[in-house]
Amino acid sequence: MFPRDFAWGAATAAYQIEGGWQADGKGPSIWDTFCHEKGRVFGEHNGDVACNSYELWEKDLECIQQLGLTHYRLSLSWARLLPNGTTRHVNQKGVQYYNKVIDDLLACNVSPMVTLYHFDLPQALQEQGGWKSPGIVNLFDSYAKFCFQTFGDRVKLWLTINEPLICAKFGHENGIFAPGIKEPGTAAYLVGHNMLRAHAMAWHSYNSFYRPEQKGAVSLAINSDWLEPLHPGCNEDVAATERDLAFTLGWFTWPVFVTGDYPEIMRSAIDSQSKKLGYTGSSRLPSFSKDERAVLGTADFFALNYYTSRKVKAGGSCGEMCIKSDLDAEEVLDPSWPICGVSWQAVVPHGLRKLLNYIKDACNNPAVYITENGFSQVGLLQIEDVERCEFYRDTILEVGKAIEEDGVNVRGYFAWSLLDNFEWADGFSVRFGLFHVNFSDV
Ligand code: GBH
Repeated sequence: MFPRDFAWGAATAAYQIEGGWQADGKGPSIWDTFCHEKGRVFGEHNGDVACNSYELWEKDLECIQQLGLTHYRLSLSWARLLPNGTTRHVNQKGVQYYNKVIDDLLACNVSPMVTLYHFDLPQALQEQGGWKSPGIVNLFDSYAKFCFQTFGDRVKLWLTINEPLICAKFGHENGIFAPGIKEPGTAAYLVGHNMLRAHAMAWHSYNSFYRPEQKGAVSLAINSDWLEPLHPGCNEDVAATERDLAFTLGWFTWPVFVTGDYPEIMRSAIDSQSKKLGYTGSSRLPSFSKDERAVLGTADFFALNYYTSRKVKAGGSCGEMCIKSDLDAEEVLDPSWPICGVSWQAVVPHGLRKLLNYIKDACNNPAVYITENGFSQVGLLQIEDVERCEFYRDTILEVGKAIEEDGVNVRGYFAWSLLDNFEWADGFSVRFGLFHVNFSDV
């Protein structure tokens, strides 16, 4: 079913595995700060040590080789490379670390896919306003150019930002993730906007200055659940599902792959809710200038993170200013779907095939990499991984059908994650690893 040159990979992210949070001149990131505050993360866990991949990278490499992967997706810690976030001060030890990782991978015939930003903004930049501030766009571009310049002779697959939707919503709407900002109904739209502008600027930098020589490809990783109406015969539920898809997949997909702007139903839902609340200012969803719109259509492939599916019904507005009210839709679980470890993860392999088809149709059949997909398990025990194996088998079969029967142009599949690691607000209580990690002995 799978093309010969299909990429078989596993993924990780810097803060979730590296540890070494202060090692060799690394600056603090917003996740260091967030975890060191009381009450933010399950069990007051933090990524100070995590899998200690900063010291034990060779062990990770052994795992990668044992699986026979063709690709490995990792992220760079911005604050390990540029402790204050800017290129005025480069931490050479950080450069050395990633040079070794990349060189070791290539020596084993494994191609790196590198994410520039996976949730861990340098704290120094948060103090200047972080992703809410428009100044972040140029700062991100400088960091991106530094990375292309330093590693792009060997790295041919780049992702600028991982899951802007989660950075926006979990970082700035409900505050469950760093930087823990809770400004419902406003900040997330601003953050998403600046992330889209930052992605576009970095893509253009690559395109103009690095692509001619380095010949790689650049995208951003977009996460979405697959969504279906709870009652397919009910017009309200069908409309609510369409709205919800616009607020999840569409928010970042339409600007980059479809129209160069936000989905129209997203803007009209936000503006009509503003009206209801008597809010008379300008739209809470920022606008792209004409020049920005012209440069937004910028990605060389579609990178999709998929974990689960939901049914959607109309309603759910709480009458306050927040994304949930703008959306006015409620997501529910289908009782026939089994739940794996975490309560949010229903096991729905066929949802991935549907989502892939939706993306094929909406985005004019782009090349797609599934950059994350994985199975959660709760608890500390080492287990016989029967259910996880079944999950991967069933999901990969759906990908195969999407390729063979539906003609979706899927080029690769990355399991989340190579190793059990720091699962953000859930700390080490949730495990996604293909390999078990004993966190009291790393
Ligand atoms: C990905 O996010 C991340 O890229 C990766 O770093 C992470 O380890 C992986 O998923 C597994 O979670 O608090 O119950 O409301 C996927 C999107 C966003 C899904 C946060 C779970 C929390 C649900 N995730 N969400 S809840």
